[in-house]
Amino acid sequence: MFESLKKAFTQIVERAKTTSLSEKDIEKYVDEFRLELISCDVAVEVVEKLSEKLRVELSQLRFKRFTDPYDQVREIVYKMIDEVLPPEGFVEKIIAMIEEKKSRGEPLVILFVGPNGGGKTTTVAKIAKYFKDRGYSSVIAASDTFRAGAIEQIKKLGETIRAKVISQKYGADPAAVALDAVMSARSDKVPLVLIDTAGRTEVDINLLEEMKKIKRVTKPDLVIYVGDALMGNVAIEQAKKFNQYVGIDFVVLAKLDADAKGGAALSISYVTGKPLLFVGIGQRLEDIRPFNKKFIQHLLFPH
Ligand SMILES: Nc1nc2c(ncn2[C@@H]2O[C@H](COP(=O)(O)OP(=O)(O)O)[C@@H](O)[C@H]2O)c(=O)[nH]1
Ligand SMILES: [Mg+2]
Repeated sequence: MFESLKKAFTQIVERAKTTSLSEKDIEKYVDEFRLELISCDVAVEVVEKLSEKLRVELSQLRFKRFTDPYDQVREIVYKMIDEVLPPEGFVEKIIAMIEEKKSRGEPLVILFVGPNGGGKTTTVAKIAKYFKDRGYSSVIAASDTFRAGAIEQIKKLGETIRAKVISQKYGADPAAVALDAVMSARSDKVPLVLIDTAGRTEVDINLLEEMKKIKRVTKPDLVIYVGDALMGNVAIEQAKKFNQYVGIDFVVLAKLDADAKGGAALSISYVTGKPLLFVGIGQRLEDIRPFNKKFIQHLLFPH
């Protein structure tokens, strides 16, 4: 995971620690660093922030190079990454929200949005399992009534984790399916409703409007964007679009296990302003973990 970005970060430490840095050296290293970040699909804003910070820090460093430069540069790079990654601990907040709604006899309703193939359906099942293992079962709404096979896919996953899946026919109104699921959860006293939705290959205005409608009708407590880490900057741009049109509260990034770059994981929260809730790290239902800053930091830059 993240081999390319890890290389960029460790390389800059190696370079900056060995030479006595002139202004020209710094320019050269920062430029190379910038290009490497871009090639790892780090979002432009993050590239600029990190490069600028590196330039300033390295210039200042020249005056205190007598004290172990290697450790100093490591510290600089570690802090740079730390400032870009979001805080953690939101899963606990969601559990508190579930409890709060439960005490009022209501389920917590979460709407999942994202492009086709990004990992939504798998993530919905993984999250249902994650919460079930912690004592909260879910009703899943099969609101992808668009893609052939989508209803069967989520039903099968529902059977595996023993979660109730509410579905209608293909072509049915996704918002109506979601409302059915909310009603079912309410009457069965199930504390969580997870709404799986359709994507498109292109995140176009029709898809965004459809999501907006589902949101308006079902009034979810939370909207989660599920993106594919392998899509890099495209995933970030899509998250921005979904946030502008539909409004999102959290990001889940799937397929971290297959991502050799790391740019999306590093920059998606910084760019969208939305915390990472979970990350997907494989195809099995247990391959999900709450976003943990140290875990990601360690993958990007072992400290
Ligand atoms: N390696 C890996 N594959 C994943 C992960 N999450 C989902 N996938 C795969 O991505 C593909 C698309 O997932 P799916 O949930 O159907 O995406 P959707 O179209 O957004 O609902 C499937 O083959 C999943 O097994 C993950 O975290 N890691
Ligand atoms: Mg799906």
